[in-house]
Amino acid sequence: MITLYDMKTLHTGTRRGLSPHTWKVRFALRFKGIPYTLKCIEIGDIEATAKSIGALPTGKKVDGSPRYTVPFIQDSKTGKIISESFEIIEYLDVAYPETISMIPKGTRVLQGYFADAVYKIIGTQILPVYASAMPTPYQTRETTEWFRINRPQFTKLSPEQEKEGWEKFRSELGELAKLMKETDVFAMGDRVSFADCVLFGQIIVLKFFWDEETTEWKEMMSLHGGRWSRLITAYYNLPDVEIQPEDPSS
Ligand SMILES: N[C@@H](CCC(=O)N[C@@H](CS)C(=O)NCC(=O)O)C(=O)O
Repeated sequence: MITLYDMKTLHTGTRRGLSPHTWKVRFALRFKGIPYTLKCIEIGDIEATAKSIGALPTGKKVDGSPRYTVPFIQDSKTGKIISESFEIIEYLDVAYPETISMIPKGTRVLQGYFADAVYKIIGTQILPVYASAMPTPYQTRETTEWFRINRPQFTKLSPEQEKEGWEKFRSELGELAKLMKETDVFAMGDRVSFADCVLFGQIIVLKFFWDEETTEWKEMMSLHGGRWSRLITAYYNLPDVEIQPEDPSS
């Protein structure tokens, strides 16, 4: 069984979890049909938890010390422990060759570049907008405190700044949408791949900040002819592979 680590929220059941990078892995696992359990930990406990199971850091902090991040996985079938979403999904392709490959042969560089490009659109344009909604009612007190100390740049935006963020986001994501065929659900057309894990992860996390009933989420789902909503639907149309813990709040 695969144990996938994510950050804790006050949501329960399938709405647990927060990281867009963990959502990439959840998307891949569902398309692959591989069962897993999601273990949600406080953001401040990521480093200690990763170290306790032997998960490697994924980068460096500004002071040069190792940075530990979610997602990381522990696979009891193979004994492997892997950090970093791209590495995890690549591992799943190799360790579970009977499942659909998310990084089709010959596309590794393209998939990596695509992920970076999408992250630039989200990270620079819409992330400051949704971060402005923090603290949300579903955030743990520890998360709020962590963001206050570690991400002081996430401040409340003015309505003008929010509007500007939305406009740039709409237009930059729209450029990507234009490159895709009208009826395509996936970045590669009719074939799912890592690129869709990235898009899905970055979009679904908005639901944590905005909830289903908000105008922001509704706008997101109708954007660019409903293209992103079709991707979300493709995920929810598949059987769920997440095994729920006995304690619904864990
Ligand atoms: N490149 C990494 C990025 C992971 C990442 O940035 N995770 C964030 C949560 S969204 C994290 O764990 N942050 C904790 C920290 O910065 O201390 C991946 O794709 O797995």
